[in-house]
Amino acid sequence: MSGDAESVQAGLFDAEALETARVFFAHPVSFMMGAVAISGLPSPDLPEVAFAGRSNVGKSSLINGLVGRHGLARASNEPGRTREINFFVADERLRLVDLPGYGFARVSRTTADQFQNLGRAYLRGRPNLKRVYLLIDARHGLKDVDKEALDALDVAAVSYQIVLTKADKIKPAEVAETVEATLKAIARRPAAFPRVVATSAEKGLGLPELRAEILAAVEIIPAPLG
Ligand SMILES: Nc1nc2c(ncn2[C@@H]2O[C@H](COP(=O)(O)OP(=O)(O)O)[C@@H](O)[C@H]2O)c(=O)[nH]1
Ligand SMILES: [Mg+2]
Repeated sequence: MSGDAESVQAGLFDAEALETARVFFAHPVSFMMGAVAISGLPSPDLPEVAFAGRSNVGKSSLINGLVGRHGLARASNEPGRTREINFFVADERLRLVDLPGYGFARVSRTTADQFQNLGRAYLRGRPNLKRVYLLIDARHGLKDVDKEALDALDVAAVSYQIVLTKADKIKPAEVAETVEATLKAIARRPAAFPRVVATSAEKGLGLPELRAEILAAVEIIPAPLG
């Protein structure tokens, strides 16, 4: 297979699609609200894409990177600090949803369960949810706790796509290996989208492609042919 992470993703979206996506995410994106209970969700009147993953995997940083605003979604070093479902509105046409992280080490099991239940309840019952981006640390690949999340998404039949984060922390060839291993691991999973995007919120790697993936998922731009 190909030798580096760039070439894994190269050529999928044409220049026009990438430019449309760039312009879309350059429009104002604002924090809408945080929900602490399923009864407090905003009405499902806009398409949503959600970002899920282990605590500290880089969800908030990725959302900030996508919209080019450092402080929008709170990014922190403290695992488990984001305990709400946070909603952001892009261009008044799309909501980005920052889900509570799973796999906490530093909160009690019951508290962790509550956050997970909130995330799960959202994932199971959201009619306007178009796709979940499941974030995986490029250095580690899929872990058991991630596989539990994939199982839950497969059972709920929610379309999800895997996004590798922190790709700047390892060599491109190693990123490509994780991409390949991840594609293999999801090949038979019914709700898994058969592409993996490697990103670095820090360096901007993969963000143009991910912006285009998101717009294609919500049908603002056409799906690529690849
Ligand atoms: N080197 C590097 N660090 C990152 C990247 N994305 C996130 N981080 C760091 O990882 C930590 C957790 O990120 P955060 O976005 O808060 O993760 P969250 O808990 O999933 O929202 C922070 O210290 C970030 O600065 C990345 O692309 N590259
Ligand atoms: Mg966060």
